[in-house]
Amino acid sequence: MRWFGPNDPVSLPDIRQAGCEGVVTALHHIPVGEVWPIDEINKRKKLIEDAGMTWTVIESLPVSEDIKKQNGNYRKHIENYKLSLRNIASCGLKVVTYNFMPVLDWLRTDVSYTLPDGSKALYFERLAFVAFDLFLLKRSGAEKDYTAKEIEKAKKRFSLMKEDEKENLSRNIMLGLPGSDEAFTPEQLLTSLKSYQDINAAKLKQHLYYFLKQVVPVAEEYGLRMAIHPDDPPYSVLGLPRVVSTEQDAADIINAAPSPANGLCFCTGSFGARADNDIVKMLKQFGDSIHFLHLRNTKRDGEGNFYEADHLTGDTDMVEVIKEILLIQKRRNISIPMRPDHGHQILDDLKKKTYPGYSAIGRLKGLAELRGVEYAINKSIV
Ligand code: DNO
Repeated sequence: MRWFGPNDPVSLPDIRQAGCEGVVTALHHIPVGEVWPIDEINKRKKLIEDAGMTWTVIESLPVSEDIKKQNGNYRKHIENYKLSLRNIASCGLKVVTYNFMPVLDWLRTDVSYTLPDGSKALYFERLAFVAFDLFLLKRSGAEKDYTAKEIEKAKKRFSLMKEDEKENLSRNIMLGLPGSDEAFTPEQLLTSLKSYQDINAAKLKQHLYYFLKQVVPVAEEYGLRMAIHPDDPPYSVLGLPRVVSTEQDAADIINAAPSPANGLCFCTGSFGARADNDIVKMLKQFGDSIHFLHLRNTKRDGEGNFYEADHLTGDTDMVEVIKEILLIQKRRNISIPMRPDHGHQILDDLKKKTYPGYSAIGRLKGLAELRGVEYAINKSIV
């Protein structure tokens, strides 16, 4: 399971009791762009080992905005990234997760969407998102990104929103990096968005490939595996380019710097929010390059909305996914690290405040279900 570090309300003993052997974490207190020092990595590693678990997967070693834009201090940040990789490897860690989403990481309009059974899930509502962009953030030129019909519907949706709903919507969308409690202000967000005005998808791809060509050989030399996380949701948002959204994007990334060190954090939830991503087919295609797995399900509708479903229900056939993963593992003779991604807020966690999506009991439930499927498949066929 993911642990956000000593400030996470979900403790290491909680994670251990959920049945985890490994913990996925990051040094969130180190500013993006700076080097992760060996003693800080070891300190974190010891905390996890003292709790009876291991730390082999980092999520994330973040890529700075300067690197994504190729301006400012990007050369220095790439050199720092390489140094961090060296330090990480020298501490015995193996997999480094990162993403290349400009400005915002994952994005939802509602982080406590009530399901019919009273549990709460993460939700992306297209019209609320459009309403935010047009009428709350008031991004200049935003109307060009939507159809006239969508704008009309968003106007109506917005006119029915109460003040507290508007506040929540803004806060949810402007949440900062995972592991931080800070959100952007509208002014900060608009400034950051503006700084990408000359960067389209083709250019962002070039910047990503340049970054890969720089860091992948270093990762390979130290025996590390780089695992890029897909965009979430997997398409352009707020006028920003996003380039890790489709099967083609993933193939291009792998081809940009061919190496056993250049691979994917295969997130079934992020890729699965697009109907044209065939998850099982993608697993078959990219099996050799998958270094880390996030298992999660989403339920889409025809209007561009999706909510996070239970791990075994939703649009992705999780049984087929796990079958495919077991075949990949058998072929490669390895065990790919996996974590149950997100979980609903249920039972006692409904009264607690955790990082959105990262409550203890909902994730425990997801993990138990995923492991049950794995166990059953292993017993019967593999
Ligand atoms: C969301 C997460 C992502 C992920 C990063 C990886 O819950 O899966 O925030 O950690 O994108 O860099």
